[in-house]
Amino acid sequence: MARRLGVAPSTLRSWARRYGLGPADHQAGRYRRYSERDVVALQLMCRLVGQGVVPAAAAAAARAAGDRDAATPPAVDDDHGPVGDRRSRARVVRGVVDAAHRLDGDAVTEAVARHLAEHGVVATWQQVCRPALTALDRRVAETGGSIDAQLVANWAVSTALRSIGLPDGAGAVPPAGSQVLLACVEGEQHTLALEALHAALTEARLPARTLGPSVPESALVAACRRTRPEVAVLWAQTLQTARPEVLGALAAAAGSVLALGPGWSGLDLAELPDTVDTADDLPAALHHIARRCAPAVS
Ligand code: B12
Repeated sequence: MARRLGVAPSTLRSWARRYGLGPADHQAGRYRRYSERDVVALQLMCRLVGQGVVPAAAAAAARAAGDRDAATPPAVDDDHGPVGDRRSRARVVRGVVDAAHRLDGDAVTEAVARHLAEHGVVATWQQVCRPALTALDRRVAETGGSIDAQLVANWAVSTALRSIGLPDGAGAVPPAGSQVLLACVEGEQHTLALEALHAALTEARLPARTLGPSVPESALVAACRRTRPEVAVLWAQTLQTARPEVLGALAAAAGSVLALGPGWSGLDLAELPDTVDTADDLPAALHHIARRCAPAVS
């Protein structure tokens, strides 16, 4: 199994000891027999750890994946090794930025989708999408030029992120029991980071319901009351759209609330219910949600 996954046998033993990943009925001194469920969980664990997700959170998501569907392998491959050197990443980012400047959205989508398939959502968002979006934005700020290339890139990145699906047979998206609800605050059109989170959750087999941009408070609270999510995520990109009152209203209707995005910087959590929290980036948000939605890591 270690050879198949490309990890050291001692790593497998440590994951089994710390996180309960691996054969449940293993007796000391005997061979470990891995079930299909164990393989699903371990493949996802390798993928997430390779993407920089902290092991405890990766294990929580991996065990949830193994529990949820032992019969269907997840949409991961065995390529969980290093995500390429800096130079090759810079080449991908440059390719994306150049294609956007040519207004060639298909080329942007293709480059991002290829990286997603090879390295997964977290690595692609952190290493390709964020730098490319930032570079395009900087160019506009420096030259005072048009935002046409930026708009092409936004659409194309979004198209690629939305192509991430659950593996065949894993059920419709979102499944009836979806525990996560994602939305942008009212007035907020910046959805891309939330789309990245949606894709990362899907990849980690924790699919979410997403309400999208500019969700009025009444719709948000109504959706939470109907679906009672374990985690309601609210994205605010700017201080102008972030209104802390909405977090309180949401906390009363959801198991917990995760306020994400630079708009919430300076948020005083002490003023809000205990179930409201924040996270700074995609791996941290994924970690937080996996911990809330998967069985506790022992
Ligand atoms: C794409 C974009 C748009 C697109 C959004 C498309 C879409 N579907 O999302 C469009 C064209 C619609 C748009 C519109 C506007 N935009 Co705009 N936009 C951006 C841009 C380029 C990227 C936004 C983004 O996705 N950021 C995420 C990544 C790429 O940014 P980052 O710095 O790497 O990440 C930071 C955090 O977000 C966080 N993070 C990153 N990823 C993740 C993921 C998770 C899960 C978490 C928790 C955190 C996290 O970590 C970083 C540290 O803060 C930013 C510039 C920028 N670099 O952010 C401007 C930016 C956010 N926009 C800005 C502005 C002013 C506007 C407009 C007002 C412009 C206008 N005059 O109309 C409108 C407002 C629309 C609205 N009502 O919401 C300003 C905001 C300034 C401010 N702080 O108030 C920015 C910063 C541009 C600038 N340089 O001034 N925009």
